Amino acid sequence: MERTLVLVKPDGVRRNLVGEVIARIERKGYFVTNIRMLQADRALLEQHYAEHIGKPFYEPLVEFMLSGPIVALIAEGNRVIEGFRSLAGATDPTVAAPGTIRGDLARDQGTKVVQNIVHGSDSVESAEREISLFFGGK
Ligand code: D4T
Repeated sequence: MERTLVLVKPDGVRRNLVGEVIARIERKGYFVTNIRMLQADRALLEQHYAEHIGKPFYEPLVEFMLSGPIVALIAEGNRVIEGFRSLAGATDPTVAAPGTIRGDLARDQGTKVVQNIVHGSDSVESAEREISLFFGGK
């Protein structure tokens, strides 16, 4: 069964949207098979966002992700990686389609980094790498 790593970012947790995100994953028919709340640290985020190191939004992104607790979960189902990215919507919440998590629940806050409620893995390789980071390879 395919797996993906979903993060509810600090903005989603602060706004009490954890249940909303989980409900959308479950209503779509995917299974939540593991979940934890944590306060990320810089070392974890450096590994998670390695591909973005050096980009102008990298430091604001890390600061934002350190700004409060996050929820990490594993969702499972056929084509769940693609399916969750479809549920999440475009990275930029201003243009994310209505009906998606970002399109319905987020907007531009004028911050240096976009606050878009969720993260979802973008490939099987990233999913397995990210699941290992957040769940120790389980
Ligand atoms: P994540 O990784 O959070 O699921 O988001 P995406 O897959 O949709 O987007 P990403 O990895 O390209 O970017 C990670 C994170 O950085 C923010 N960001 C991104 C930003 O503030 N400005 C930008 O130009 C980009 C590309 C949003 C998500």
